[in-house]
Amino acid sequence: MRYFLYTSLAALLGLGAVAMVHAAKPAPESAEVVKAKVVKVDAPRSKITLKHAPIRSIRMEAMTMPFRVSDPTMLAPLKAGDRVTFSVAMQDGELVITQIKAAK
Ligand SMILES: [Cu+2]
Repeated sequence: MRYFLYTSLAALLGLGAVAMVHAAKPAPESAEVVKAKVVKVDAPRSKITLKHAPIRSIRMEAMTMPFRVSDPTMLAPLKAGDRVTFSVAMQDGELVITQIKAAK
């Protein structure tokens, strides 16, 4: 009986921990926001080169690399040296920036 009580308690605590982990995770539709520094802007090609922090959701380490942006008008306010935050998504098998803005 005692064993049963302990295992029930453990199960309840375990469920609570799982619920908390789920609550802490962003909803699937809200993408991870990543910090970066702008290295180069190539608006005519809808490209921007970023020195970015690790992107945990896709297990990418910190590095400098070019990205395509889903909408080139996102690049208008940006220039080399700016600190930004951005999110990426896979679109047609390619990693694309879906939002990017100056960091506060
Ligand atoms: Cu990268």
